[in-house]
Amino acid sequence: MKACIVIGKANVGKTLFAVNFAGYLGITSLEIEFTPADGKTYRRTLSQPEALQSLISPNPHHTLGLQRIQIQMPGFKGRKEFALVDTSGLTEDIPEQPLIRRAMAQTLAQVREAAIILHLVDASSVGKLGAVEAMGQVDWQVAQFGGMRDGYAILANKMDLPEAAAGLAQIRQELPGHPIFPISALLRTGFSEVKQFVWRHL
Ligand SMILES: Nc1nc2c(ncn2[C@@H]2O[C@H](COP(=O)(O)OP(=O)(O)O)[C@@H](O)[C@H]2O)c(=O)[nH]1
Ligand SMILES: [Mg+2]
Repeated sequence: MKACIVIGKANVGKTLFAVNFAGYLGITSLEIEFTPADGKTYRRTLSQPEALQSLISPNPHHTLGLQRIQIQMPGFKGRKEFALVDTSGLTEDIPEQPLIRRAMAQTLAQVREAAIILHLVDASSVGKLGAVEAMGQVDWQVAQFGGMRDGYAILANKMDLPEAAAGLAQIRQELPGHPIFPISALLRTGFSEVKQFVWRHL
């Protein structure tokens, strides 16, 4: 099955996006296949509220492993099936904790296999801190890699926050030549454009 991978730094909203985007696509009961960086895959089925409660956290590195959510996406012409893969955050440096290191390696291995890469950036922190402070090397590298292939898009997240509009302008300036979609994972705005992009690349 084709995969759509969600990547980006810690705390940019990857998990909230994955859960709410699944909800937007009509998935009320999420079948999640969880592969911890240090263990065996297991499955669980969570409702939307359960998923939001147990998977999202204001603390970085809450997601230590891959979470694959099975999606059946309705469109004008039938349905398409894919796995929406939520990943652990990319870090600037080589992480000190072995488990976080393994989770990073696991994320990068998935990137190669995915048909679609959705690269999340926190537009509000770019607006607050500036692109260099808020994004760091890893975002430029991912964009460079992504730009060489099809099915890569940047999602400028947290557009509901006041600083995000200025952040979006900076992201557009810093990462030109890529599709960039402003979204709010929290309020589910901008999702229709993301859906169209995903549909086209499946
Ligand atoms: N205001 C706002 N907060 C968000 C948005 N997306 C994520 N967050 C918050 O950012 C924090 C990190 O979210 P999470 O999805 O766990 O980030 P991850 O580490 O990238 O998976 C949580 O406190 C979320 O509630 C958004 O669009 N708007
Ligand atoms: Mg997460």
